[in-house]
Order: sequence, then structure tokens, then C-alpha cells
Amino acid sequence: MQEKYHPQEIEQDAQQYWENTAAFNATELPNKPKYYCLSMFPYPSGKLHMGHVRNYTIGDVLSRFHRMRGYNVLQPMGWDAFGLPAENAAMQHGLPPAKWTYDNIAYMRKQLKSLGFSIDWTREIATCDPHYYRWNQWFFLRMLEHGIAYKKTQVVNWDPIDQTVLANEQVIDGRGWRTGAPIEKREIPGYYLAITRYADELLDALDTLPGWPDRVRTMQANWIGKSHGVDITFPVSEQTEFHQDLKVFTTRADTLMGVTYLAIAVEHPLALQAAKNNPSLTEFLEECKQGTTTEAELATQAKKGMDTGYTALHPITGESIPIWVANYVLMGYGEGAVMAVPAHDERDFEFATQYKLPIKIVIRPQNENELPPLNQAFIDYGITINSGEFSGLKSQAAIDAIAAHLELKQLGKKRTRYRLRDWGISRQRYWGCPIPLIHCDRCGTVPVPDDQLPVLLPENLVPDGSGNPLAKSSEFSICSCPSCGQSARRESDTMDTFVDSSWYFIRYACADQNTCMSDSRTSYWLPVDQYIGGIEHAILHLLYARFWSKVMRDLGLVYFNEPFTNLLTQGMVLNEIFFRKSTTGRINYFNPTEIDIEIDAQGKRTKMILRTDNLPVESGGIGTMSKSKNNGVDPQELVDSYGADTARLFMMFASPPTQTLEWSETGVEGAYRFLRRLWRQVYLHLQHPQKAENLLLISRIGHQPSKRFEVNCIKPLPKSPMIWGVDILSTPLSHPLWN
Ligand code: ANZ
Ligand code: ZN
Repeated sequence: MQEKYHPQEIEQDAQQYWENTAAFNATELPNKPKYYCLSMFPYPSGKLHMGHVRNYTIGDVLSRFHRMRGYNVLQPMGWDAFGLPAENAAMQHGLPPAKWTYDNIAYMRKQLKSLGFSIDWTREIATCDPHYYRWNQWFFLRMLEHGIAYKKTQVVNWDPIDQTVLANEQVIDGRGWRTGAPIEKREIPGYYLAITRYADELLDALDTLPGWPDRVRTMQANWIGKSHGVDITFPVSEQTEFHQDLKVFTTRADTLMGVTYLAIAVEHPLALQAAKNNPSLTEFLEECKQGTTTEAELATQAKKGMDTGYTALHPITGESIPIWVANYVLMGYGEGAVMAVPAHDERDFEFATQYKLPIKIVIRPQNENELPPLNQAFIDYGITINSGEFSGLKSQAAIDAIAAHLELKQLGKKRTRYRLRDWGISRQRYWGCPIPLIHCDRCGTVPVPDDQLPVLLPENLVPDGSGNPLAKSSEFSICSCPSCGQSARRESDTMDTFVDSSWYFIRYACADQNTCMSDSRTSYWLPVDQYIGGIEHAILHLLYARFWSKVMRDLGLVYFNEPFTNLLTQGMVLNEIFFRKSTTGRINYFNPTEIDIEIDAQGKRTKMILRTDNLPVESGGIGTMSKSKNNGVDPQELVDSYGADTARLFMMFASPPTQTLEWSETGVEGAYRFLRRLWRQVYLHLQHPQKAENLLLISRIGHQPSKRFEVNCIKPLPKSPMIWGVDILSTPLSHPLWN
């Protein structure tokens, strides 16, 4: 053993040794307990960022720990390789997205290897590989056969920059999740997966997941949004040309006697009918088309509306009630119409105040001494008042009584609804998995026969920003109809990339399987014992993956109910933000590595300057490492100057895995000095074994009182004693394992 700590040499040596001995290749060993440790696979954007390093370090520590405790560990890795950034990069450089993607994968794989993660690389998956996406296509066809995949035309969120449809989940504050562009509404045909059929199971099974953070379970439950209510029919007055009654969905039938107007969505058929001979209404509906179909957005935007001039009859009193179009009513939820009760609903209150519509109080607080507020809606349950024969009831009793009454008159029915919508998977994009369908003039839409799968995505096209190059490629598009043989056209839409990530963790179990989607090895490895990734995937990815797994189960392909037994959402990596504001108000961000900071004896900052021009900069505080704030630190530089172990050690020690981690150069140096000292201790120990010292390091890195993590190091390798990172044990030091 050498005297000095030279991480680069040591690490290279160790990594080579692991590679030569296939140390981390996992095989199915029926007599050993298995531990499937999965970190969310990266998008191959070009190079690793600190978030990846943290994610994969946590996963690796858990993998090593379980390996040491006798588990048969699988820790795989792959690439979420389809998606828009590749197309955009391709446009910028005039290169096919395939080349950009594969180059990035090669570079990032090298980076991951240099970090010394104990990954089984034989199971590597790239979702853009036909061996993988072939099974997306195959399974899509099975879902089509079972009616789980189906086609419909719907108002969708259109991202004008990426020129594609986005799922509601992909619209954040009215903007595209990737481009940040304001989203427009468009009507477009596409394929949908019936995730709503699984709504109840997806919701109920959250209770079977104690290993998930409560926060994530709550987010999923809210997303599914089950609510119990009543569908109520308001007969439309005779003089209107609309010959259908207006149906609404309400969770508060107890407030029925307080309805003062009805509000319908901008796209509601009644609104369109009313607009036919009402130019200002037509104009208003047009105006509302800008914006999104998402609920969060509709709830927060300024309320706008217009009277249709139509009226409907109150189902109990027979009173005539005006029908308004309102931008806060969602076409895609309930019936696309609401009975507005301004006295007891915040949005209705705001709207009624704005348009001077009457407000009628019909619920009072349970506690008689409590007064309902005058300048806002009283939204709690209470006791009905001013409600005729239904007065004096508790809210729940009133709901039941009113529902029963309406049911007798055939004007109402209790109903359970979900906020969850079916998952639209069609994207008008090139760099994705082709939807395996063929359009024939004679036979209609024909599935590609299984023996013709995969429908290969051409890898040589270069998008130019004007729509989908697949649609323009005759080589791709023109084909013959599998059913009649006549010339036909291939579907040019590709699948949402969330499809790719919905089952990659299943494929890892049998990545080399070329005759079927999943084989018996999935029964050995799945479900995943520990999943680790960012909280940003708490809804979309995790819900889709759960849904997809359940469909695979129902079609007899896997045998578990839930794919991820335990979930850890790691905290963000933060760093200080430095900037200057130019005279025009433009903000320029500088990377923290370019800044020199002077500190006085009291530890106070006296100076912050940009090294290149010696002029002062301002601090914008601490924020998530991001490109936009230019406050990222390149993990590669860190590894190059200190070695992977320093990076890993710092990651694990600076903060508990689920908490944010503040970047600190001095922290990194501290980790490095520690490893140097440790190395020296081992060296001395080997020189003078009689002076044996216990080289245990103890540190708490977990916060849950039930799980005290403690740390043990030193894992000698045969060739030379090596210090390999840290292995984190969830057993306290008093555990017999240590004796
Ligand atoms: C009358 C009422 C009175 C309501 C009251 C609430 C409070 P959840 O629980 O989320 O399902 N609603 C129904 N359909 C809607 C749509 N398409 N767009 C916007 N809002 C809609 O909410 C159900 C409630 O949301 C319903 O109950 C309805 O307003 C509104 F004091 O009806 B309520
Ligand atoms: Zn045909």
C-alpha cells in the first residue's frame, strides 16, 4: 500500500478490478434474499449534473450496504433516451437526434463509471433502442385489443414552441413543462390510455405503500381526486333553442337552494349554441381559447364570464336561473357546468361579486354563536337555512335528502367522480417510439402485425422545426396495408416519453430477452425494493408506472401489484446565486466558481468580485442548482480534482438524503482531508498492526428516529487495501454485526 492518498489511481484501479471480476453483475439466486435498488434513470442530456450524482450515490450506498448484509443486490442503469431536447439539439447542430443521443450516452456512461457506482452494466437499457421500444409497441397493441388504449378527439394543451400536445400534468402554471411557453387549446385526435379505469385501485393501493413518503401519497391521491357528489339536472327554459337539459356535478347538494346562476365552460355545447346569434359572446369565447385546460390555472386566473341570455329552471323551486359562461369552469371535469352558489363557494363568490349577481346564504355554521363571514363565502359544512323543506339539516343529511328528492323526480343522482383524466400518449414528434398503426383508405386503422414489430424509427432524419419529419418522410410513411395489401400510410405520431419510463424497471430484470416483453426473472427481482429519485416525479412518472404495471399484471405479464415498495425522494442540491444587473435591467448570472469572496476576521463578507474583471457582483441567496441561474457545479471537475470518493462522501455527509444539500467548497475539502487522514490511518495500521485502532466512523445521516444510519468504512480489496466510499448501515453500533 502506498503511503499517500492518490484517489485517481486508487479509484481507477478499483473500477478496473470490479469490471474484470464482473463484481456487480447480478444473477437470480433463489436461496438468497434479493434487493432491487433502483435510481431513476437519467435523460442523456450531455453530462451528469449534481442531482444525478446525489441520486446515484444514495442508491449506491444502499446497494453496498445490502450487499454487505448478504442480500443479492441488483442495481441497474439505463437511459431515458427519447424526447425533445434531442430534437432541439439536432436542429441546432444539423445532426440526427440519434447521434446526439448515443454520443451523450457514451459520455455519461463513462462519467457514471468514473464515480464507481456498483452497477450491473449488462442490463443497461436505452429507451430509443428498438430492442426496448419494440415492447412499448407490442404492449400498446395488447392494450388496444383490451380497449385500454383507444382513439378520441379532444381539446388538448398545445405547446406552440415544441409544436406538440402536452398532458395536463405537463402544463405547469399555464406553461409547457419543458418550454415554459404559454399553452393554447386545440382539438386534435390522438390515442389515450384508460388510466381512469384504474383510478380506484391507484387510490386505494396508496394505503399499501407505507414505504412511500406521505407527501407523495397525498399528491397522488389529490391528483386522482376522487369526490362524491350529485349530478343535478336543470331543465333548460323552453324559449332557448338548446334542446338538452343542463346537467351539473356538485359535491355540495346541500347548497342547492342557494344557487343564483349556472356557469358553463367556454367549450360547453350550450355556450356554442348561444354564441350562434350573439357576436359578442362569440368574441368572448374566442378570447378564452388562449389559456389552458388545467385546473390549477383556471382556479387562479382572473375570473371572466358572460351571460348567455339563456335560463334554466331550478329543479326544486322551478325558479328561472340565468346561465353564464365562465372561464373558471372546466369542460373536462364533471359535466362542464356548475350550479353556482356564491354564498358558499369562493370562486362563485368572486364571480358573483364581480358581475353583481345575487348571493343567497343557505348554510350557517354549526355553532349558533358563530357568525358566517359577510365579505367572503362560507365554505364549511353547517346547517341548512332558507332552504324550505330542507332547512335545519346538517350538511350531510341535507345532501342525502336533496339527492333522494331529486332522484324521485329523476332530476338527480349520486355520483362518484375523479379528477384523473385518461392519459393522452400521442405526440406529433419525431424522436419517440412510433405508434404501431397503419392507416388504409379501404380498411381504416390497422394494427401492425406482431411479427412486423418493431416499427423502426428512422435514425437519420434531421428535424427542421416545422412539424414532424416522420410525417414528411415517404420512406417511413408509405407502406402496405397488412390487411388488404394496398398502399397505406403509417401513423407518424410517436408515444409520450412517459410511456418509456413506465416499465423500464421491469425490463431491467430481463433486458436481454428478445422473444417477449418480460420473463420469469421479473418475478424474482420485482417489485423494486427501493426506488430513489426526485420529488418532481411524484405525480406523473410514478402514477403512470403504477398504472402500466397494473395493466401488465392484468394481462398476465407480471405478478406484483405495486412496482415500488419503498420510495425515497432525495433533496435538491443548492448553491449560491451570483449576478449583476445591467443598466437595461438585464440580469447576468455568474457561476460561483468564477467568484472570489473575501472574509474578515469575524467571518463577515467584505468583498464579492468576478475574478475575470475584479468588479463586484451581488448575491441572490441560495437556490436549486440550475442552468438558468448558472449556479451549477460540474461533478466531473469535482471528481477530476478530488476523486469520486470525496464527491460521494460529501454528498452523503453534508445533509440527510431527503433534505436539501447546500453546496460548499469547504465541505468538499473537508471530505477530502478526511479521506486522506483515513488513508494514512490504514497505512499506519498496516505498518504497525499492533497499534490497531478501530477505524469506525460514526455519523448520523438519517433523520427518521426509527432509522439511525451509521457509517462504516474500509472495504479492503484483494490487490491493495482500498478505501471505498462509505457504506451506510441502518444498524446501530450496538448491533451484533459489529462485534
Ligand atoms: C355547487 C357548490 C356549492 C360547489 C358550494 C362547491 C361549493 P371537487 O370536490 O373538486 O370534485 N365543479 C363541478 N364541475 C366543475 C367544472 N367542470 N369546473 C369547475 N368547477 C366544477 O369539486 C366539485 C365542485 O366543483 C362542485 O361542487 C362544483 O361546485 C365545482 F358551496 O357545486 B360545487
Ligand atoms: Zn387495407
